[in-house]
Amino acid sequence: MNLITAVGELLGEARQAYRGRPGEAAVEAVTAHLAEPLKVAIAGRVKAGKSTLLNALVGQRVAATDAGECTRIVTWYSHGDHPAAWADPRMGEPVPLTPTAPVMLPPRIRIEELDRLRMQLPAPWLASMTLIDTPGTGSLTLTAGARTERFFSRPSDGGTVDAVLYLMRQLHSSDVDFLRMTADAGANGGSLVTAVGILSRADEMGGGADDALTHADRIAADYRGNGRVRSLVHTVVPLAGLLAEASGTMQPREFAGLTALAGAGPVATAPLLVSTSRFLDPARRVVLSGADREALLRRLGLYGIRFGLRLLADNPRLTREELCVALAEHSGLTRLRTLLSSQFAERRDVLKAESALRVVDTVTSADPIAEAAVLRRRMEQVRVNAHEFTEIRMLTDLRTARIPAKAAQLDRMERLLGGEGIGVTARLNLPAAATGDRIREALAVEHAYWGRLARHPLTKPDLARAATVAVRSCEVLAARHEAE
Ligand SMILES: Nc1nc2c(ncn2[C@@H]2O[C@H](COP(=O)(O)OP(=O)(O)OP(=O)(O)O)[C@@H](O)[C@H]2O)c(=O)[nH]1
Ligand SMILES: [Mg+2]
Repeated sequence: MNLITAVGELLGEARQAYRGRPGEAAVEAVTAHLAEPLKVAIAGRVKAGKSTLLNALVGQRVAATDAGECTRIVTWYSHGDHPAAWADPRMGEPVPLTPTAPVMLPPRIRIEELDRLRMQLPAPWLASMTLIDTPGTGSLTLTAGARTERFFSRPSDGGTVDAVLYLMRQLHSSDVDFLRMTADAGANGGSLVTAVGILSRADEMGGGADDALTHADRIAADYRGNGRVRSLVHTVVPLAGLLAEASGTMQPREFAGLTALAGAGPVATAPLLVSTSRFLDPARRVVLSGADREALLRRLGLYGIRFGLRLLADNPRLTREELCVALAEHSGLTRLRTLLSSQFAERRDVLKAESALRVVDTVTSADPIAEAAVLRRRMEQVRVNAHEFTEIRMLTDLRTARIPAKAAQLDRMERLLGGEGIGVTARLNLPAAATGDRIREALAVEHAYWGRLARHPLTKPDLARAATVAVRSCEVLAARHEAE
């Protein structure tokens, strides 16, 4: 039986069993969610760049990111044909709001009384995933941060988040605490919420010099190689959020400002580009007004301005669209989108099924009625029968260095189990256009290799167990390939 069908049936039974009890709402919410886009939360410490990343992915500046402004409430952004917004109070009906960007609360609504804000937009990215912007964790805004913690620990909403984008500037002990907490949400034999670590504000690394992003690439690679980090997040990628946001939202006036600066030539602009105070110094006479310079700096940062000017110097006829493509590329946004499509969107059924089982797990342990034991047994059956879950758990074991194997073997197995994307060609390290024969051949090679390893008397038990999972993956892939 298909995974979503199996989970849907289990949820149907749970709903019956918990009718009229406190767990009912959570089961209902997660049942409805099986038919919805993935829910992906953006989390991290205060000012890590969460709202900026949200805007970058949506391609519109819908979340407030001004220096003084912090996100004080959990806000959901989902897909809809026309813009609309609501405030959901803790008690009572949703209140419709004017869908301005950012959404403003009328004075009669107090933020303390709200559970969350919701905004619906016709942005294409949101059709594949609902994004949830959360207040920063960490010491600065205790109450707002507490909202985020509450959000993640409550099964009715945070408990059903399918994946987390976790932003960090450098790994801080509170980041580790937070990620442990989200991981613990499914600790009773369940699995981790899939999290991707994002090394944010990459343009500021290494003092914000021109090689900042190279620097960020290196730090991200170090984190990826760090066992403690890998046990918490799926992978770590760098992102220059400000550039990413600008790539989808640059206004003609901003582009004109940049081209005017470029037109003034390096002799005139070089002294400005030394520091932000020089750039804004009203005494310096350049082509742009002080206000325009300030606006440009806020949108691109000094690193972004320097990057844009370099591109324009190389090609003075560069269009705004071309500049935006280059910004998306250079900022890491293009790579992040690809990663999210392959890791999250492709796996959405498994991720949603995981969240559903987490809810059944929480509800049945919090309220152990007579039917709970049966439901838990059924939940285990679904887990065991779905090879997808076995793969995800094995991927976690591989990444947390619990499997004794050579690095090359680990890489090969990680790929085969879908760590780089769940499509058959990605798993076999073949070009996307590989023919059916090549795929069959490669599957046979993998099947034989892992089968031999699993059966070999000298293979350590943990590795043998992993190799058996790999063998099964080959069989599932082969069956699916033949069926197509
Ligand atoms: N230089 C630089 N500045 C950034 C970047 N991302 C965000 N910022 C700036 O950092 C400040 C905070 O950004 P936000 O996106 O609001 O951060 P946040 O994590 O949502 O902050 P809170 O909601 O208050 O926790 C803003 O002034 C942004 O312009 C980046 O990649 N580079
Ligand atoms: Mg924010």
